[in-house]
Amino acid sequence: MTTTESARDAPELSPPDYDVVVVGAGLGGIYAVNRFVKDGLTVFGVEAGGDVGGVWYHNRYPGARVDVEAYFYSYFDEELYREWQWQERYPTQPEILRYLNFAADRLDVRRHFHFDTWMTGAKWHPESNSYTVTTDTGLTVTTRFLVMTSGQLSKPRKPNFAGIDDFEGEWYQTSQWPEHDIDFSGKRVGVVGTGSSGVQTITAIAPLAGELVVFQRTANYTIPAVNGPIDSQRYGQIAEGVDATWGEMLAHPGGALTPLPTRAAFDYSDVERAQVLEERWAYGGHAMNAVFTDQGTNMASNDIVSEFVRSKIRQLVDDPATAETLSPVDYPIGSRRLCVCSGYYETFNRENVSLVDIKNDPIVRITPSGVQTESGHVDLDVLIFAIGFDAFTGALDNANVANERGSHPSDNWKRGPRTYLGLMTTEFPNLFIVTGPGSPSVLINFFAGNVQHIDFVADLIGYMNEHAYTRVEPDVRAQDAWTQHVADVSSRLLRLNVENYMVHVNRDDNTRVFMPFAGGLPAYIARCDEIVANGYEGFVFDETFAAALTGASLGAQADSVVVGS
Ligand code: N01
Repeated sequence: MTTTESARDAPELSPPDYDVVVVGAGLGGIYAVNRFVKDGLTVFGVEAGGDVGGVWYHNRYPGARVDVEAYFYSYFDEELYREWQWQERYPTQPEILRYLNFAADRLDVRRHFHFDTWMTGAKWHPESNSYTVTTDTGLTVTTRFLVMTSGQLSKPRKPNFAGIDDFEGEWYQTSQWPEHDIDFSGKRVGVVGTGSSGVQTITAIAPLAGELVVFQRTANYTIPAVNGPIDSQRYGQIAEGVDATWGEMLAHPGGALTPLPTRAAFDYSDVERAQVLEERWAYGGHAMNAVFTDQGTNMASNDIVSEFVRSKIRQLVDDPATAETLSPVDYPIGSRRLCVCSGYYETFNRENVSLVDIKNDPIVRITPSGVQTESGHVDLDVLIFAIGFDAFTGALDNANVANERGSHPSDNWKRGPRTYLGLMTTEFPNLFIVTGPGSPSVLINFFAGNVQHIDFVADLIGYMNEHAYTRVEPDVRAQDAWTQHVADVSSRLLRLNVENYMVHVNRDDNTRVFMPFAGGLPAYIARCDEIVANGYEGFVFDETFAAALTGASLGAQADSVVVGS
């Protein structure tokens, strides 16, 4: 059938209201709107928060700060880079939020977003190759493309502890922290959860609270950030040639210029090994993940790094029993995301801080006056939950995207996510998942990941417009091959065997799927480039309705938004 014949048979169609709906005004959404508008596309942005910022809007708990160095946690736009001055090597949440507001203003994207607006669903219409997107404010729009920049760590886990509704004190979640100040002075505060959010909030609240009780289920490897003022000379040098640094970042497995390992653990002498461990500790943060080339795959090598960190914990924590409880012993370092801190372990030397090991003494229920564990009751005025996110699939499920049969992407992912490049999934045409499962995602600097993905998507939309294509979806064989590749790349990793939010576990047979692509950013980009060079190999374009939409100009200004339907 030729395009002309199919057009004759097609129903009369009105053009979608927008070319692109962008969901989420975090660092990805800001860049996406700017890039799509630059490309001449009409864009409708939706954001549940009251302003730009994404996770940095919601995660405003005390102590929140990024664990990627600010030199790289930035947009590599010459003007933006030059005109902004970070204060710290690892900036705090307020500073990052100011930066994202600055970027949103300079890139003039704010006017495209509808804030305080929750996307309640999207439904694909094959006859018009468009989605209808609905919101809780009554706005309904149609769009050719749906781009989810809603993040992979944005749907908070609910604290569903028995008795939580009976608690008579105040309780908060780090991931949905209120905008108003909270007075902790003289109060008995409990924190449940010791991941990145817990570690930061515990360190910040300890000096403010009357008493602080930490409920730890799993001890984490927590590495001092070695924070300090930004090196403005270094920042200025990067600002002089942002393209060069950006190129180097894209050639780095983590998308940020942190030190890389050069040799396997046993290629060093004992003295050299001790020296390189101390060097990485002195550099701080995620550098501890990159001491030896084989620490992620060789248990003996990993043991050396794990034991080194445990020895540091013993040095930093005065009470030997507390140090022991804080020391991770039952999983290799790097198999759960490292926490990065500024004085976490020293916090436990304070008189007003205590630790409850809820692995051995589990929480039974929350009571009106505190927390009941198996062995006793802890009286509390304030409870803080830092219990993490429904990662990877949570935000997507929340958005309620449905294809023409009414199914949702994760309906097909019961045994682990299946995507092409982490960007698209079969049966969901024109839906792009930015930094999704199957992409490097949470393993790399989110600025690098988001910008690379959005540029890929924008170029793909440009290609479709050039060819008058209106529909794209991955070929199932290409998706299967990529999903297999993602699994192969992670098959030797020690972290595959440790349960955490990056691993999908099939409980019936204990098969595991490591959700992000662990092959590093350069390998990912190389595959993307190859796919483009081969004419978007693995993507299926459908031009059946292209002719029907002729006249409904591709990229023209939208003039109809249906309100309240
Ligand atoms: O969440 P987590 P997070 N009862 O899932 C515990 C990014 N991030 O928000 O390990 C008791 O890591 C849970 O215990 P366990 C970063 O990518 C970055 O802290 O499951 N405890 C764990 O201790 C990070 O990796 C930054 O046994 C319960 C904690 O809660 C990701 O976000 C800052 C429990 C959850 O840890 C997530 O970090 C913050 C229960 N029922 C976040 N359920 C920076 O840039 C969960 N826990 C620095």
